[in-house]
Amino acid sequence: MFNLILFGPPGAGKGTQSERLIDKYNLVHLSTGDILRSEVSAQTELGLQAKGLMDRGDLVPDEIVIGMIKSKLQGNGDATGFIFDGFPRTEAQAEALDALLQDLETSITMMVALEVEEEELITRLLKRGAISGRSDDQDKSIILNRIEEYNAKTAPIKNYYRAQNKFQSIRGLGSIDEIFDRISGSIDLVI
Ligand code: B4P
Repeated sequence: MFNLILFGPPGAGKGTQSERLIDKYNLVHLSTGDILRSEVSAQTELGLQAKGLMDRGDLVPDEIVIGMIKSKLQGNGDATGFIFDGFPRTEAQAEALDALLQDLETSITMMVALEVEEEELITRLLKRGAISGRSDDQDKSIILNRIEEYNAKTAPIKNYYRAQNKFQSIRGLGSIDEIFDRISGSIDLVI
């Protein structure tokens, strides 16, 4: 199995690039952000718990997102690989993911981290907010809080994958096609 973590700060292009990668490499796409937003719009109990946190730009508790990923992994037993988009976001999530994949007798193949400067992230997210109406993309102070959460809790897990020789950094500035080619080039060296 080929299991990829697509990593990066909010607005780095994870969701955008995932859409292309799932087609090229025949992967099942697991985006915790997308799953949470569908729970919010369906007004489930989980969605109601998550909504306030997401609207402030805070992370949702580990046990909620780990439980979501667990049920998606169990529901896709015939997959030839997964792309994890926006997960893991804490060291506890990274450790839980390793344990879940071990139960399925597989493991993470590589982490690809998209590197984008803060000014560009803010510009992209405000633009998406204006077009999509997504509530956490519309206010600069919420976006800055998401970036702070990323720097404090999420960015450090690069070291978790570096220590396993699974970390690959990719420049996330340029056209969507150029970045896709960079990511594909680094995947093709590994698989
Ligand atoms: P996510 O849904 O993961 O949102 P995101 O980090 O903003 O990234 P996304 O993938 O959507 O955007 P992309 O970079 O593709 O998380 C939202 C919230 O959910 C979090 O704040 C948190 O509250 C919660 N959450 C999710 N997962 C969690 C977890 N594991 N643990 C705890 N909480 C969790 O694209 C952004 C924009 O840039 C797009 O408009 C795109 O068109 C544009 N863009 C992309 N590439 C570009 C390029 N090359 N040039 C110009 N624009 C580009």
